[in-house]
Amino acid sequence: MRTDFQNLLVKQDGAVLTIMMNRPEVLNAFNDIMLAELTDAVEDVAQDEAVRCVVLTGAGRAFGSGQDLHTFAEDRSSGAVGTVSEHLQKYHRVVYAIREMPKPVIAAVRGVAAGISCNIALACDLRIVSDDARFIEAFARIGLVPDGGGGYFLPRLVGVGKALELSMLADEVTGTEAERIGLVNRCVPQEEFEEATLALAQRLAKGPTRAYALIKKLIYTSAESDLQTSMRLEGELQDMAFETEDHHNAVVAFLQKRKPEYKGR
Ligand code: T3D
Repeated sequence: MRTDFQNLLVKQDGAVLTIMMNRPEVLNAFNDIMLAELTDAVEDVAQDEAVRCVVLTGAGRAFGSGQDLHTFAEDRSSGAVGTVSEHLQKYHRVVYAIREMPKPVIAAVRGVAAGISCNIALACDLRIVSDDARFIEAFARIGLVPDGGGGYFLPRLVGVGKALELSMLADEVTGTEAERIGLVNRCVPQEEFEEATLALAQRLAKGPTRAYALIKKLIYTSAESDLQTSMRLEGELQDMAFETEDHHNAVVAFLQKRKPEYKGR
């Protein structure tokens, strides 16, 4: 796994890989380098069987402040960029890589998560946040629509009415409020944030990784399907889960009245 990035810090702790966006002087706003590096890191780790859980987080006091508006403005005035939709395709590649990752991806959010950084957090499978977290669908503040999958993730997580409110008013949502409305899974006190994040990541990293990959496929596909399609898929995926070493060993462990140890195979 490559670790020599300019705008990312990548650290492996056992089977947990933490990818930290690292431009704290601009609250981890995305420039082209950080976006390309994040894409590389996320795509690479998908293939790495030694990593069984990925944590995406930000350096310093924020998760991320969205697109770097300084470089974006410079690129636009110099004519260095094409259309915005062409530029967005680079972000879409990261979103797809997170969703298709055959292992859990956790967004660990402290401080602000604004604009496309907020929506990249929403693309992750689980979100754990500190009670100083601030989610801002900041797009309307600068006359834009939510991008990076925001228009897709928001109504699915919080419902259409709340998605419209968050997108139109672009007000801050605190960590505790985000937990209450279902935007995030867990909000913990700041002083417990790192420990709680690691505990969650390690728990997932010790779990049945193959089954987690199949669960991602089932839940994400079922959110778009009818009952019949979902149950047909459930059968196909269960056939695959049934063949895993983890399933076999966990049943033996149950019968022997001991805790299973999942190998991720
Ligand atoms: O094709 C495309 O890429 C288009 C897609 C766009 C996607 C988007 O993400 S659009 C949304 C872009 N983001 C924003 O509009 C948020 C802009 N930032 C803010 O509104 C505020 O900074 C925050 C609410 C996020 C945080 O406020 P606060 O008071 O905690 O911090 P601050 O003092 O405003 O920011 C600290 C520094 O970070 C500051 O620099 P300085 O003055 O200390 O030198 C600030 O300029 C810088 N910074 C914050 N956000 C950005 C940024 N620099 C560049 N780009 C940013 N997005």
